[in-house]
Amino acid sequence: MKKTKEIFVTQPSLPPLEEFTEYLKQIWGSKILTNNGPFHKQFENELADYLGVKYLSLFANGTLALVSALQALRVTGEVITTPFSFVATTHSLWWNNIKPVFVDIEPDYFTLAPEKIEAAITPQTTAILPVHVYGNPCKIDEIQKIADTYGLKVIYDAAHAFGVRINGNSILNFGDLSILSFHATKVFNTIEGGAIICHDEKTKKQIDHLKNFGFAGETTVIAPGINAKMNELQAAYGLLQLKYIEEYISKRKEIAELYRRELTGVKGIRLLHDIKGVDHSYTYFPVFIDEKLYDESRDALYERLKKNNIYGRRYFYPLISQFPTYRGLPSAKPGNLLIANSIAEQVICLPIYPDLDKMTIKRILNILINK
Ligand code: T4K
Repeated sequence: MKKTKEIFVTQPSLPPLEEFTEYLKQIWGSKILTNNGPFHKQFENELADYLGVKYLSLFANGTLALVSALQALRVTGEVITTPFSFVATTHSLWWNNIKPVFVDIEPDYFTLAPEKIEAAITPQTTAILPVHVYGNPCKIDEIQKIADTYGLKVIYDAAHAFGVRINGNSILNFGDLSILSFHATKVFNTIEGGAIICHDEKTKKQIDHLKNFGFAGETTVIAPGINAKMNELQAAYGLLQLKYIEEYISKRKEIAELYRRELTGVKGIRLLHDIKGVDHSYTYFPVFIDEKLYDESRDALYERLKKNNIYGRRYFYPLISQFPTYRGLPSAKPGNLLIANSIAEQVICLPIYPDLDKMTIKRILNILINK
């Protein structure tokens, strides 16, 4: 039997090599490789324009953006966050010596449950760190109301929410700060990369100093900053990616629609749908398996897909609260995180990326539908 090609949960989209070579020639000519060079400046401006945000600082990756966002707002003590995310969300707190306090997620789109936040607030709480998981917007109005009442900062982990808009307004315009990731596995990639979005010039300056060791001038260091700068090669690559991003997103949308059309009504498979008024960017295509109704467990399906060379991923299983670093925390007790635990046991993210062809999608659907 002919062996089928391995299909992974994602595959990065790259700009045309010839276009990148032209930019590389300019870099080879100028010998400006990093430290806020011309491509960095241009990319920062064009990206902010594209996203519809005022102030954006590029970063080497999303994790350092998160770590620096917490530093920029001088967040300390305890921070309320979700266990249903990639470990980097909580690791950013750990790197700042902040205690994570896990709160359960809501049952519809799996973002932090606003009605459970208040009970977790203590005199040590200084901020909330929610995640727009799978690019689904958090309940931003309710979260902001709680933050205003208790004087807390809000930092959104928007690593999955590139290009997501609510009624035409970028999701990145909410909260005190938002962070993005441009990792190779994301909708928009600069190989590795990330950004912090803020809402005033003073904060942007502060963030720019923090990502450059704290330098505020040749001889002035204002804080123990880190080296989290994006280099010129990645900024040039990012500029090219911006030319193609709309095409990338619309291809993803087509794939999501095809999956939804064929999987709607399949017993035991739950899908997430687009939200009215929201422009989605289809970073992931998670499905949720109800073992009893589907008559097969999520893990058995995951293995069956693997046997057919389809490598779906169980994002985000296990929950962050189950990892050794965090599982001793009182808020990590499974009884405190019932919905998150149950969703983590059901999820499997199906392959979605612009170059995924229809034949392969049909093959994936066939495995899911015809057991
Ligand atoms: N906050 C949230 C909510 C996040 O999801 C993330 C990252 C962050 C913060 C931190 O942002 P960064 O510091 O990463 O910028 C991946 C990514 O490494 C990570 O960026 C991402 N979230 C997370 C959800 O997924 P892995 O270990 O699952 O990826 P990996 O290497 O297994 O890749 C998945 C598949 O993609 C591979 O099987 C093949 C394909 N692939 C991957 C890479 C890297 C390619 O075809 N080409 C490639 O270059 O973590």
